[in-house]
Amino acid sequence: GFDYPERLNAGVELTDRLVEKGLGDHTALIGNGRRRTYKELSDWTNRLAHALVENYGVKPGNRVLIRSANNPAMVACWLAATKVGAVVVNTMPMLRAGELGKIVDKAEITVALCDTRLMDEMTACAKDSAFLKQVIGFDGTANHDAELDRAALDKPVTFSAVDTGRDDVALLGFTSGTTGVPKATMHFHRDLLIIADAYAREILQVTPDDIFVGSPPLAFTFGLGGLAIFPLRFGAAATLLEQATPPNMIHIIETYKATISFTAPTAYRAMLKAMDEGADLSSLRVAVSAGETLPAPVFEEWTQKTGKPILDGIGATEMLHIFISNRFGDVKPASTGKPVGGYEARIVDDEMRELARGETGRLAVRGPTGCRYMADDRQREYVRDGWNLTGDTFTQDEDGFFHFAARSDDMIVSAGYNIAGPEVEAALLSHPDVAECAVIGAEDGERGQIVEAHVVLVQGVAPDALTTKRLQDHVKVTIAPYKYPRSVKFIAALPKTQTGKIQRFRLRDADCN
Ligand code: 3SK
Repeated sequence: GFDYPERLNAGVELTDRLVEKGLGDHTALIGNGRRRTYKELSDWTNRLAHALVENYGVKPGNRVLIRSANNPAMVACWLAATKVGAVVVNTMPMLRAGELGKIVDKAEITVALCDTRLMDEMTACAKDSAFLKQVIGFDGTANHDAELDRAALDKPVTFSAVDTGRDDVALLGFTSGTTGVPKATMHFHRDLLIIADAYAREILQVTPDDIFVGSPPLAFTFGLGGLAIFPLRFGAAATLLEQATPPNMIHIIETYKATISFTAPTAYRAMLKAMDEGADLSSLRVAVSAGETLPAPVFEEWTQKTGKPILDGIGATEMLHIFISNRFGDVKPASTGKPVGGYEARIVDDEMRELARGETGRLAVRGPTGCRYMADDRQREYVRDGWNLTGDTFTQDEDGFFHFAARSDDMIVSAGYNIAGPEVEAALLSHPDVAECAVIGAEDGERGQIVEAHVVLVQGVAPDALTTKRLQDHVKVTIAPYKYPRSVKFIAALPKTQTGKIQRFRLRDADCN
């Protein structure tokens, strides 16, 4: 079990506690051209916490929104807000005033901490809000030259953190949703530590010598875990990139000798390509892949070219982080792995009956970190008998490994055949002409639905009938021929959420209009 004291403040556990353990001089954060030690991070967050309380009147339980790209200042603001007992909502820089407004209303946000470079949409949102009373600017660059930074400047470097309970809400996670409707879930102070102790300690075996790099936004719990909570829990270092493109990640890996990467399969494909042009990824000891299923060819190529493990896993904002994962020495290509310690997963039918091994059904998960929706109707719909229905269709094989089949709404039924769109996508992706693709079911008078592929071609390949035929033939010889895409559409880019998930529903909607 996960045994934490009844009184627990995660902000303290991830900063001051490391200084107490003698890691004060160790690097905690690297970003925007600066390195900060644990002592510096502890001092910084304590000064900010004083400012939040004394200058802005932030009280325990207040809902505080943070708007920023991935940088050390965002991490410091989040930790400071956690230390004062606020309930934090981290948001992505790309959100517009209207999207921010929905979050502000749902979470009843009263205070927003905003990188001064991103103020316009935030102030536009505040203008129309019944809840949001204060928008406070912080400097996301290394200059510390904005309102909040100035308020914190001469404050003491020690702060008596709010005596929160381990089950007090610390974080609201908003799912960006592949269906387009955002939902909010609640996470406790203890949850922030559990994900580190269950996954990062047991599976990644993190030590203070590790250096983390990755692309997911801190506003997405995949990023908050992988790029802040996991390194800070163990006294390791986090590198933070405002523009986390594959070339920028490679630069960081080469410069700082990063050891653990967190990103999605598309970025790993790009990094493999860069290796052919001389990129040096040899410092990485493990690559974590999530967000989309890791295709077997990418797994094989990574393993063969780097000689290091790449671990596919699945998580959810609802559960805070990864709850099924492959492990060192216990990996099956194209599988998502087995439940992380403390979590249980099973495959169920629509009546919540557990299915036999090998049968395909709905993935249900339960564990110590969720799932707790803010809205009761969501809770009733997605949490049954304590099990969270993730919206994914999976099978579990005889060896206990879970295999992704499709998002439940990505299953295509064509002439009576069940076809998992992602399987067709994997087949298309194994063709050298395909850069990216998404497969959906398109309405068809004869077959009910047909498989329709939306394909982004590699540069230089003609989007013509010959290419269509080549791709269809390739699918027919790669998987069962009935699964081939009867319709192929070429597009310049796939619609994606801000966390990089493909929004197949938008392709479906575009087809219907
Ligand atoms: O698998 C995911 O998409 C995910 C979501 C939230 C947190 C962590 C992960 C891996």
